[in-house]
Amino acid sequence: MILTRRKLIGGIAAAGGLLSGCDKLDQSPGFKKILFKAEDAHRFLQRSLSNRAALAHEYRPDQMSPVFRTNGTNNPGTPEYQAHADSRFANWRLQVDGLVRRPLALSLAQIRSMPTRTQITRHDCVEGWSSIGKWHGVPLKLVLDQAGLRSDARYVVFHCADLFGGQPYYESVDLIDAFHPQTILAWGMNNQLLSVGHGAPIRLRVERQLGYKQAKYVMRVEAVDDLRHVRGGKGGFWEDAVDYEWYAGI
Ligand SMILES: Nc1nc2c(c(=O)[nH]1)N[C@H]1C(S)=C(S)[C@@H](COP(=O)(O)O)O[C@H]1N2
Ligand SMILES: [Mo]
Repeated sequence: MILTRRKLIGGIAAAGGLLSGCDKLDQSPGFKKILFKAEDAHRFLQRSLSNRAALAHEYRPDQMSPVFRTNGTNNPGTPEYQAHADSRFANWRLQVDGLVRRPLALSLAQIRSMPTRTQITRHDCVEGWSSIGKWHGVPLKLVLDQAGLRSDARYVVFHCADLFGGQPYYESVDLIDAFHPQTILAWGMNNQLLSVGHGAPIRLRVERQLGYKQAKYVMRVEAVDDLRHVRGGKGGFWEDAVDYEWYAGI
């Protein structure tokens, strides 16, 4: 269910007997306060009413964008990363650790041999561009099941290979998104192996959220009980840097 802000403000104002014409409402000194509260209420309702398990829309192949630009880091550029890229990630391992019973170090071949999900979805960057692309990857759930999440795990953190403005990029999701069927560790895009620009060897796709959640160059998946102990404490690079929302639902 999608609530538009206007409907909700209308609803709240009407419920309070305040809606006796927009002009009057605009002039009322309390208007700004009501609007602010409505904004908060809107967010709260949107979050609690939207079904977090619902699938993001999937598109047809003919709807795919002819060009899917890159954004943020387009090459981590460190000597370690370059060595991995040069050897086509043959010696690279994905670390899966933290609050798990069996820490894993998975090769790209192992990840690619796991069941693959392919989905054509729309990527929405907060900067105002969108592209439709096809992603191929292993459902994160299968990786977490293999590692055996401990019962105190609450979030999954994705540590990336790149520094952005000198700080490591990272992101995190809660377990609802971690186990969502469209949440995948993607190793392919548009019928090819993931390019360096789009996050090789793997990147996260968490399709119900905005672009900055889609961590590229994922090196380590860490299960934690509390995001406050991770880096700046707000659960992601942009969340720490400029107060982007941690839950970036669309
Ligand atoms: N590691 C890492 N992941 C990242 C970023 C980044 O700079 N570094 N940028 C984010 C942003 S803001 C967007 S819009 C998408 C861009 O993905 P693309 O380069 O495949 O288009 O990656 C996200 N994931
Ligand atoms: Mo973005």
